[in-house]
Amino acid sequence: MRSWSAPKVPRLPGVGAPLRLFDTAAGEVGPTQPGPTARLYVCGITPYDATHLGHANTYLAFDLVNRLWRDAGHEVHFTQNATDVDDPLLERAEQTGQDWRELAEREIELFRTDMEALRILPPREYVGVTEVIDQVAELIELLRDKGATYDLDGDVYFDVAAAPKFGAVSGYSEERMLDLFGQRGGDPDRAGKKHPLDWLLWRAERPGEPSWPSPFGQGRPGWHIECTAIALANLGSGFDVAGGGSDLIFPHHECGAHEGHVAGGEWPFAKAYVHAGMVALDGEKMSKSKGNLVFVSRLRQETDPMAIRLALLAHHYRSDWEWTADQMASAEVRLARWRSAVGLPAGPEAETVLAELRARMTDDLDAPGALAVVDAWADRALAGGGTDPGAPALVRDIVDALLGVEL
Ligand code: 5CA
Ligand code: ZN
Repeated sequence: MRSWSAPKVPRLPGVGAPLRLFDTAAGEVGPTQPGPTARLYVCGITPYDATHLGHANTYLAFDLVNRLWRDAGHEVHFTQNATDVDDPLLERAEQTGQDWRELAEREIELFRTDMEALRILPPREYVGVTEVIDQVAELIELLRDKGATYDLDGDVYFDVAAAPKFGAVSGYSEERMLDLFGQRGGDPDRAGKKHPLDWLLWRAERPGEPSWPSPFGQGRPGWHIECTAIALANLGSGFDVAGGGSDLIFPHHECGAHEGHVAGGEWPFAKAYVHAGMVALDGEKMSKSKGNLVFVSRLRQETDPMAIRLALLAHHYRSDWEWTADQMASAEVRLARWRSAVGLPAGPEAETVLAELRARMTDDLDAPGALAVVDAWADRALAGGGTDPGAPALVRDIVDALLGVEL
C-alpha cells in the first residue's frame, strides 16, 4: 500500500552515539548494534477506528528510534503492517453495516494523515495483510513442513511444543500467559487443541467472512503470522528491533518470534523486542474496544500537532500514564517558549545542547530529560543570555532532527 510522505530531517554536525534501548527479552537496557542499515519492524494498526493518543505514543517512540539511528549514521529500513482483516475489524463492519474493506481503507487513510501531521517518518514498506495472503500461506506451509503445525476442523494451529524457547520474549509464567492469551485474541479453551497456548495460523472460512484460497483450503490468516511473514519478506530474520506497545509482548511478539525461529532457524528472530507503555484515560487503557479514546484527528482540529507531539514526549516511552487535558496546555506553553527562543537573533551556544540531547536520547530515549535540556537553553536565551548568532538555528535543527518537533 501507499505509505505516507516524509518530513525533512535536518543533518546535524557530528555523529550521534549508539542507541541503547530496553529489550523486553533481555530484561535490560543494552546497545542496539545495527549494521550500516538498521532494520525496524513496528506493528501497525487494526484499522477499525481512528488513531488515538495511545497509538500515537507508540508510533512516536519508534519514530525516535528511527531518528536516533539516522543521527548515528545508519540508514533505516522500516517496515510496518496494517491488520486490514481480523475479527475486531469484521465485527465493527458488521455492527455498523459497512463494507469491511471500505472501513479499513478509510481508517488507514486517516492514520496516514495523523502520522504525517505528527511528523512520524514513514515506513519504506507499509503492507496490508490482504496484500500478502500468499506470502503468509507460504510461511505456514514452511512451518507445516517442519512439523510445527496441526489441523483442527480445517483450522491450522501452531503447536507450541515445536517452539523450544517459548516464553523467552515475554519471560512470563505459564499462568500469566494463559490469562493474557485469553484476553488478547487467543482461544485457550477450544476443545481438541493439543495445548491451550497453541495459536491459530489459518482460520478456515466461516459463513459471511472474507476468505482466500490456500493449500489449507479457503480461509484467512491468524494474527501473529501476518507480522512474521511481512517482517521476514522485507527485513529478513535477525532484524534489529521489533516494536509495539506493551500489550503486544504476549502473545503477539512471543508467538511471532517462534514462528520466525522455527521457519528460518535463526534465533533471535529480532535482536531486540522494544515496547512502549500504555496510555490510559479515566483510569483505563485507551482502547478501541472500550471506547475511552482521545483521537489524534479530533485533537488536531484545535491544537498544533507539534504541541501534541510535545505532550507525548513529556512522558518516558516505557511508562504507563494517564492522559489529562492540562498536559496539552503545558505542551502549548512549552512550544510557544521554544518558538520564541529560536526566533531570537542570538542565544547561548548550542553545541552542548546537541551533546546533552544526544546523551539523553541515546540512553533508552529519555525524552523528558531531553525536553529539560531544551527548556534550560530556551530559558537562558529568553532571559537575554548568550550572543551566539548561530545558536537559535542550530537548536531549531536539533529539535527537528532528534525530537521531530518543527519549531
Ligand atoms: N494490528 C495490531 C498489531 S499487528 C494491533 O495491535 N493494532 S492496534 O490498532 O490495536 O494497536 C496499534 C499499536 O498501538 C500497537 O503497537 C499497540 O500496542 C499500540 N497501542 C494500542 N493501544 C495503546 C494504548 N492505549 N497506549 C499505547 N499504545 C497502544
Ligand atoms: Zn504485529
